[in-house]
Amino acid sequence: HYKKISVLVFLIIIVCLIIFLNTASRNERVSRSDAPLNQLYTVEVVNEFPHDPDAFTQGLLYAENDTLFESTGMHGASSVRKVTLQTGEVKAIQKMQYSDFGEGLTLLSDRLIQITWQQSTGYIYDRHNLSKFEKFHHGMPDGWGLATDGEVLFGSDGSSTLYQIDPQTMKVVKKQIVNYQGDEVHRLNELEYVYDEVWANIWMTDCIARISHRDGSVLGWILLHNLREGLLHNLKKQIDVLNGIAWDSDGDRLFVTGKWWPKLYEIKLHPLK
Ligand code: DDQ
Ligand code: CA
Repeated sequence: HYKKISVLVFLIIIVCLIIFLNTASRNERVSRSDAPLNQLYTVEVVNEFPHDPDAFTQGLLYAENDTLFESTGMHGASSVRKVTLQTGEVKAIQKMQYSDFGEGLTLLSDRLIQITWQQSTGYIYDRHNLSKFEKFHHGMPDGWGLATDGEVLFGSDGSSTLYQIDPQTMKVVKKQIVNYQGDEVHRLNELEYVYDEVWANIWMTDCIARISHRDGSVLGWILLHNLREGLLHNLKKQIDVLNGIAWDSDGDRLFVTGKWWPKLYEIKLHPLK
C-alpha cells in the first residue's frame, strides 16, 4: 500500500516538473519575442577636437573646465596625462615604466586610479600634479576598463564580466555577466559611468553597449561606425579601434576617441527609428 502511494507521489512530482519546465521555457520564448525592441542609437558629431595620434587610448575621462584625463597603453608608450579638450594639448604627463601597459582610468575625488593590462597592478596618482603615490592589485585576471559611480569602481577584463571593486580595499565585491537578451557579451573594454548606466566599448567593434549595473543586461547599443569610416578616408597614419568614452555630467557632453586616432569627438545620440 505504502509502495503504491510513494509511486503515485513520485509520478505527481514528475508531471508537475514537466508542466513547470514547459511553461518556464514557453514564458522565456514569449518574453523574448515580446521584449521591447532594444534601443539602437546612431551618433551625430557636434564637435571635433585634435587628439594625440600617438596616444594608444585605453582610458578616458572628463574632469572639469574642459580638462580630460587619459591613460595610454603599449610598452614604452604607456602614460597618464592631463589633456586640454579644445586643443588636445598634453598639459601634464606621467610616463610609465617599460613593463607597464596602461589601461582603464577613473577619478574618485582627488585620486586618479589607473589599472594595467597584464600586470594585475594599478596605480593611484594625485590628480593635480600626476604624482604617483600608491600601487595596488586590482584582483581581475586582466585589466581593461575602469569607471566609477562615486561609490564603487566598475572594471572590465576583456571577458563578459563586469566587476565591482571596493575603492577602499581594491577587492572585487561583485561580478556580473553582461548579456544582451540572455546572450553573453564578450570583450568589454573601456568603460564610462553615464546616466546611471555603465557604457562599454566592445573591443574590435564600433559599438558601445549601454549596460545596467543592476543586472548586467544590455539596455541599448550605440553604433559609431561613421567615426572610424570618416577617419579612414583621409588617413595619414595607421589607426586602431574605437576606444575611450568620457562624460561631462554637468554639461551633459559625451566624448569618444580611439587608439592612435587623430581626433576626439563630441557626440549626440539619436535613437534609430
Ligand atoms: N587591450 O587593450 C585590448 C587590452 C589590449 C590591446 C593590445 C593590442 C596591442 C598588443 C601589442 C602587444 C604587446 C605585448
Ligand atoms: Ca571612460
